[in-house]
Amino acid sequence: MAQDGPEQFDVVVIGAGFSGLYAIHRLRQQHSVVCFETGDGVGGTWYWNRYPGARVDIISVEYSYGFDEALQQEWRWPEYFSAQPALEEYANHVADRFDLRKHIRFSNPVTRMRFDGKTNRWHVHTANGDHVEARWVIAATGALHAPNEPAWPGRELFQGQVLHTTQWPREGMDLTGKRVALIGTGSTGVQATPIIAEQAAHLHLFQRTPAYSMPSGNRPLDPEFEADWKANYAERRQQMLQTWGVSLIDYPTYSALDCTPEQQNEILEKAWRSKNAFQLLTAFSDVMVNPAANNVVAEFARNKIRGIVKDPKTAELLCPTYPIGAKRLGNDKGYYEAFNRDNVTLVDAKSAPIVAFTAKGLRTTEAEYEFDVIILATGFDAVTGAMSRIAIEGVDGQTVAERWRDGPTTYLGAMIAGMPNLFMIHGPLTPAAQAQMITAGEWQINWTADIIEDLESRGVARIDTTPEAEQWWAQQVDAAAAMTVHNLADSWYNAKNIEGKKGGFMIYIGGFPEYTRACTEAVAGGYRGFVLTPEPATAPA
Ligand code: NA7
Repeated sequence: MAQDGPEQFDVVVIGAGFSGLYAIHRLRQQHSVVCFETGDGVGGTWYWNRYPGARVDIISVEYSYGFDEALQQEWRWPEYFSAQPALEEYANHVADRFDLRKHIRFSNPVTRMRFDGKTNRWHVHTANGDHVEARWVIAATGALHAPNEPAWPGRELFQGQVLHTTQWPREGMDLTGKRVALIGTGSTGVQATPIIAEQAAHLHLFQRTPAYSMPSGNRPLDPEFEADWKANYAERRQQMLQTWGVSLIDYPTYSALDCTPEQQNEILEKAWRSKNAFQLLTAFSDVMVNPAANNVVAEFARNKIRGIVKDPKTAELLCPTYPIGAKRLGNDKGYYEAFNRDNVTLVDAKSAPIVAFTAKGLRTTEAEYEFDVIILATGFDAVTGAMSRIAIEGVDGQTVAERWRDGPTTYLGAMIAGMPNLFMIHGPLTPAAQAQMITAGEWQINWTADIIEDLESRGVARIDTTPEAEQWWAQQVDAAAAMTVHNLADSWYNAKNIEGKKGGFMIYIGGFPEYTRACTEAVAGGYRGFVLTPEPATAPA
């Protein structure tokens, strides 16, 4: 292969998750496309995250593709909030139904890329030694892909098994009779806790920051609900795009502070039982923007914890003090209830942090613990990690990791100055994870594909953006974040989940309609914020 030079394609797609799959489908209609995928199967997030309890927290009739009417009419979701196996099965169905696999090279991650400014093409290299050249690259690398594994010393000494939740074996793991440590209380830890507690001889949950979580409203999908959605799918998909989070959640117009305590309580009780994962955050109009209103909801949630957990000391340790929703709200099936079991112990890893692995388990600043299995539910080098871990070299020889040393810079979350013809889906400073990601991803891919097709039809060989455009977008991102309570807690949203990681707010939370308006206006305004370079043959002499 090397002797004949690199293989030629129009488009390289990185990642065969939900966005990558649709990107292949959309682009291959007019282009030659190759996709490189790290895993040996499709599904991305829903391929990697097969830990016990892994389940989506958005109703599946929304969290699914809308690009093909027959697909959305024929596919049947078993439950309101699908579990990982159903989501992976769906991704596989889509890959087969639309014959996408022939474009995908599995177990073959992209390791480095270099833009050739003379030919205006990317050279893409992979772990298996592939070298391809393409005009366009679409990075659908996932906002929550690169695992965060704390660098405690001594991991090689531990005689049991250590694994991150993204490394869960496909065949499952029998934890029966095992002494298990689970570290982390984000969405993952909250989902996994009750299930592991049922299996393990004893579960120690190491908590650095407590989690707010709502009971999951999961249940088998009601046939009438399904039929109603299927009768109105096209219209609902359009309506979803007009909402802040690309989801048809009720958004009330009244403030928590305009209600009496009795009214507040009635509304919040209803929200708690609503079976909608985020209803507590949308119980009033101002939960996410007014700390006083937020505290009404936060105190309600804390009282729920105190009501469920029998041991008052454990209950208090489980009660968060930061605003509810500032970190991602959990969605669980018996999380707090698990602490009433005799075989579950909550460990305060804030006052006594974990400092090392030992031959038999873990050491904190206060004690030693013995385990058979240590599970790291420690989250991700989120939003930037997947891109930064590929050596991507732009026009001036600088890599993405170097450019983002002090935090990600992007224009509309889609492009990075000096990295021409490279488009990101759910990239840094997009609404990633604050918008329902399958539908939002489809929108971004269509916007990207339209740009590519438009530029090709006009003989444009290269599209780039500028540091000024990036700065303008950074201001929009920061302004949106400043209006909310999100910065009142440390999380992956603000790059404070990993010690030493720099960056401001990592995603745009001004709402999906504002985001898409900025994107469409930029293009309609003559590619405002972009720099277009024509094909050499048509360039002025
Ligand atoms: P998260 O939400 O980032 O949670 C990671 C958890 O791991 C969180 O509780 C962290 O505590 C904890 N953590 C991380 N490092 C350590 C160390 N060194 N010691 C103790 N505890 C640690 O990741 P998830 O996988 O749960 O969820 C990610 C997203 O997936 C979620 O937001 C949804 O969008 C779906 P911390 O809170 O930082 O103190």
